[in-house]
Formats: sequence, C-alpha cells, structure tokens
Amino acid sequence: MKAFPIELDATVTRDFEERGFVVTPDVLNGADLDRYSAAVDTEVAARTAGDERAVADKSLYEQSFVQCMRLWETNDLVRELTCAPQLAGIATQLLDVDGVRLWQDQALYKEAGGRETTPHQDQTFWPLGEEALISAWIPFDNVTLHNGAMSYVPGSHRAGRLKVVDITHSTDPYNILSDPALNGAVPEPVEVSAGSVVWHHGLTVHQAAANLSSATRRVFTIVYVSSSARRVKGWYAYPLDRAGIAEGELIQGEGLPVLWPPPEALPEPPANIGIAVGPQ
Ligand SMILES: O=C(O)CCC(=O)C(=O)O
Repeated sequence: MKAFPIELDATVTRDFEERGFVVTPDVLNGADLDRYSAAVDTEVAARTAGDERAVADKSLYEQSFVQCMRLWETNDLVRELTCAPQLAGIATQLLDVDGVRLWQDQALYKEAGGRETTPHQDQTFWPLGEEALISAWIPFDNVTLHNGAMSYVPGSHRAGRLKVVDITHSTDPYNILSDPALNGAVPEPVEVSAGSVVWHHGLTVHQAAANLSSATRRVFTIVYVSSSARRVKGWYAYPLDRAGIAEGELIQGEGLPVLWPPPEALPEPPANIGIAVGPQ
C-alpha cells in the first residue's frame, strides 16, 4: 500500500467521522497558492468573459457565487492541483476507503456583495446513494465570516439523505436547518487561513456567509467519491452520463479518474470537454 504524502493523525480522522467536517492546516504553501490561484483566476476570467452584470442583476443563485466547473479539463496547472496526491490521500483517509476518484472540481468565487450560500447537503444533488463522498474546500485567500466563510452542522452527515435543497432559486420554503433529523444542531462557522483545506462529507449540512468585503472570496473545490461507488439513481448527472454509466454500474470512465492510489502520470483530460458555468 502506497504511503500517504500527508499522513493524518487519528484525532483528525476521528473528528471527521464524528462531526462530518475538519480543517487540515498548511496543506498548500505560499508558492502553491500563488500559481494555482492565478491558474484558476485565468480560467474563471475566460469562462465569464463578456458577463458585465453587477451582482444585484444576477440570479439569486449567481449572487451566491460564480461557479465554473471542471477546470482541470482545460488547464494543465489546475489539473495538477485537482489530481494532487496529497489531497486525494487526505480524502481517502478521511473517508476510510481504499481509494477515491474525482467527481468534479470547480471555482466558487463569491463576489464582493455576494449573498449567503443557502444551507444544503451536496450529495442529494447527485444520483448517488450514501456512497462515501467528500469535498475539499480550498480558499486562495484568508476567509472569515465577513467575506464568506463556511459553517457546518456538526454530525449532520449521520442524518442520511435529507430533502434536496433548491439552491438555484431559493424559493422553496424548506429550510434544511429546521429539519427534525438535525435535532436542533446549529451550523458552526469555520474561519481559515489560505493554505488550509476544509473538508466536508457529502451529507454534511453546510452554508456560507455573505461576502461583505470589497474583494472576491476565491475558493476552489475538489469533490472525490469512493472508487467503489455505484450510480444508484437514474436521473441526469453530467459526469455520469458523459461517461455512459447506467444505474447500478460502478462509477468510472471518461472524466472520472482514480486519484488515490495515485496514477503513474497525471490523468488525461477527457476527449469530450465539459466546460460549464453555473450549476450542472
Ligand atoms: O463556497 C460556498 O459558498 C459554498 C460551497 C459549497 O456549498 C460546497 O463546497 O459544497
């Protein structure tokens, strides 16, 4: 078995198992942050070129963040970050699985004046069951409650799949924070320095604060799924439909590379590139 580049202490994995989120400090150094953030900035600028709308003129969803997906498919430097073995190794340890594959990466840039991100669980968006799934939330700048820090409901990943939240419109009266399955637990804010990574389980209920600062809150996320996960439901999901994965089949194929154990070489981007701005 390959050694993890960053070996987690048992207290960290236990914390994640119990609470459904954890911070790993000092994963990226200043030089990493500079070059990776510049690469992500370039991709976001390219994909949003021509969109001159003020935040207030955007949809409620877009006011939460500018979302640009699958940047590893169009940028070699981002590919290096998304496929980094130190990150995939941490994901594997936290999920306590044999290996992980990439589900998706994305920039979530919350503009100055951007609204809060509505509380939700990630995993209910996708045709998965309760497969092991985890997100690395990677801030390129220091993040506080003033500029859009995340908050997580401790232990909420143990409540299973709750009702899906429509974060694209936010008109649904369902408030996941009032779901009886959470037993009144409240979100806990997590303020972090750039270089840290905040990890959350796919079923952990989370939200992000509004950005009251004058600068964009720049965050990149990588979502990993256990390499033994299967597609559980039939509804449309770009990554699975592009790879031709039918209900019940193992998740694998185009655009879904195994990242732990680390591949011999950086995975090639798919022939059929999945550029996307906005939810998909
Ligand atoms: O960064 C945000 O505003 C929300 C992030 C989020 O929901 C996620 O990473 O799953």
